Amino acid sequence: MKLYFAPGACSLSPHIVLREAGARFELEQVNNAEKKTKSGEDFWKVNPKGQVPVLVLDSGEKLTEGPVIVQYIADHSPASGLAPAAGTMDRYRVQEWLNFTTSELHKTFGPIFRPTTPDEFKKLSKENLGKRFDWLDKQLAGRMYLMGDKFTIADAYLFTVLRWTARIEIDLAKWPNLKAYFDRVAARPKVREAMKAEGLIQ
Ligand SMILES: N[C@@H](CCC(=O)N[C@@H](CS)C(=O)NCC(=O)O)C(=O)O
Repeated sequence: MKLYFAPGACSLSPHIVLREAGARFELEQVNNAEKKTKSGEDFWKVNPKGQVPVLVLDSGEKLTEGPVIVQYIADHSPASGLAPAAGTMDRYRVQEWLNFTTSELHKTFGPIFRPTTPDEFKKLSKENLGKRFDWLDKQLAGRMYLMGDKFTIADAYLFTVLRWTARIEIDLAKWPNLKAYFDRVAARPKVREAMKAEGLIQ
C-alpha cells in the first residue's frame, strides 16, 4: 500500500494506523500548496479532490477520505484490534467517534488556518471548538481512550486533529482529561514513529 501524506495534516491519522497495524506500506509526501508530490507527480491526477490522505491499495485502486481509509486498514489487520468487527455495536460507536471528529472538529480548523478568513469567523470557530472540547473532556473522565482501555482508529484521528490546537493558540491544559488523553496517545511508540517519519518531532 502507498499513503500520500502531508506532514502533520489529517493524513497523520492513517499513517499512525498503518504503523499500529504493523502493515507494509510506502509513503509519498505531498506539497499541498503546489499540489506536487516529492517524486514530481501532479497530485491533482492522484486525487482530483486535491486532498490528502490517499491510500493506494495493493490492487492499484485508490481510496480517499480519512475515516474510511482507517477502517480499511484496520479491517485488513483484524488481529491488531484497531477497530471492532463490522456490524457490532462497538463498531458503530467507533464510527460515531470518527464522524464526530470529522464533522465537528476537523472541518472547523480549516478556515481558522486560512489567512483570508475574517477574524470574527475565526473567533466564532474557536469558540465552537471550545464547546466541543468541554463535552469531550467529560467523556474522557476515567477513560484511557475513546473506546475505553483499548486504542482504536478513532483515537488516531482525534489525536491528529487535537495536534492542530497548538497552531491556533488553544491550550489543551484548559481541559485536563483531554490534555492527559492527548499526552497518552502522543507517547505511544507507533504514534511517535509516525510523527518522527513526518518530521514533526525529533
Ligand atoms: N474529507 C477529507 C478531507 C481531507 C482534508 O481536509 N485534507 C486536507 C489536509 S488535513 C488537505 O489536503 N487540504 C488541502 C486542500 O484542500 O487544498 C478527508 O476526511 O479525508
